[in-house]
Amino acid sequence: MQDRFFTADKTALDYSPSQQQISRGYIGDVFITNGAIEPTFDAEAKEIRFRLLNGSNSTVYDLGFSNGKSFKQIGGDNSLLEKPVTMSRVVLSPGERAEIVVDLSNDSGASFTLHEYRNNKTFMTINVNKNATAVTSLPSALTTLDTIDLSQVSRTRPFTLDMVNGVFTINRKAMDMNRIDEVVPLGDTEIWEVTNMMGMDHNFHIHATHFRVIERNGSATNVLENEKGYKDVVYLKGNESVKLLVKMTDYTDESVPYMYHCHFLEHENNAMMGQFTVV
Ligand SMILES: [Cu+2]
Repeated sequence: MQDRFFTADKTALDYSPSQQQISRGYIGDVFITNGAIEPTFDAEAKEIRFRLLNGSNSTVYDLGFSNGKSFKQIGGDNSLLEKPVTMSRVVLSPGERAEIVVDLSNDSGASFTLHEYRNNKTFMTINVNKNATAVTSLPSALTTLDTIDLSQVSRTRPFTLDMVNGVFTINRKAMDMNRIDEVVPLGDTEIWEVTNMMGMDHNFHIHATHFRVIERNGSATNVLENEKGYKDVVYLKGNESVKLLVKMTDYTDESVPYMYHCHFLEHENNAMMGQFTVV
């Protein structure tokens, strides 16, 4: 799912963000699903699994169905959740993924949309107009995730998302391809503590691994039920903080780094990124 601007004759994408859009969010006026503008999906009257990916530059999507229908989220960025989470909205920041199961078995003849509520836009129309060819039911237990063992943590690394002299920074440093910011030992369990110092939305994405969100705004109880699987992007509203349990498990190289960055394209392209090696 993406949002885009097009040229006036609609023959090409128009990418020309203003300084305001770079900073405050670049929200296209055309919303797109699988490359199509407001497509229609003819659905069978059964449980359907949707794999949602926010592929936008910098738009946070608040997604739900126009008829208020609830669904079950079963997975996030990198893994299943241990059990399905019933919800009627799912918020995805750029780069985040969610797998949801929607039960359409009693919806024959219904028509509704997959809607984005922040910008009041339609992503897709769903017409339940086909008979089910197979009947499934979602299990109540989906997987078993590793137990979070904080006694194994060897260090905590702070990461602040901030603006310095009009430039987006992490730990008050602008991205520099000639600088390695962090050196991470292979196999160590670490906490990466990410703090959004600004009033605006950001998120945080780590290459080379996935992580668990273990605290949000100072408490484990604030971690959302649908962000308890393995993730590689975590959303931070203005002035929020998260603690991530991070472990690098492969691909060491003394000189070639990986990146961590805000996944809002206009922010990462304006220096909100850093580099680390795994050794
Ligand atoms: Cu950002």
